[in-house]
Amino acid sequence: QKTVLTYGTFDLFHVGHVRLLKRLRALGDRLVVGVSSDEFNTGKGKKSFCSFEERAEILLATEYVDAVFAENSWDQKRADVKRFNVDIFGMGSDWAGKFDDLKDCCDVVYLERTQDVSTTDIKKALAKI
Ligand code: C2G
Repeated sequence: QKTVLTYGTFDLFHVGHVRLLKRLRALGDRLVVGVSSDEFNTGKGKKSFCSFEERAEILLATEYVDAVFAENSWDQKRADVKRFNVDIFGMGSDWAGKFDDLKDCCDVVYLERTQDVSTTDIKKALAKI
């Protein structure tokens, strides 16, 4: 069974997230997602509109995500790769190269980001209404 792993905040869930998760899931038999905790987001300089619990529930409601867990720090990835027996680690292309250090324990892929959609843009557009 081939396991794929990714991480993210996934706030205000949008088609950029859907298209990434769909492509990642297609690379294996199950997709496990590390969802950034609210505390970790603060460290990322992000304040998500939806709580960790809501963002996790939305991800699990998709047909692409098989399991979710909390992402609490930048340096838990290697342990998570071992914990979930991960074959492929994947992120959107804005992260290209950033996680190549994991190549000794799993395949690392960066998939093209979906253009013209982001949580930040959604927030800005709504603020203008
Ligand atoms: N993404 C995408 N296309 C978009 C927007 C996002 O492919 N239009 C991808 C990002 O590249 C990322 C994933 O969707 O792989 C989740 O994006 P965010 O929620 O913004 O996650 P991020 O803040 O990048 O957190 O340790 C890694 C971090 O937790 C990643």
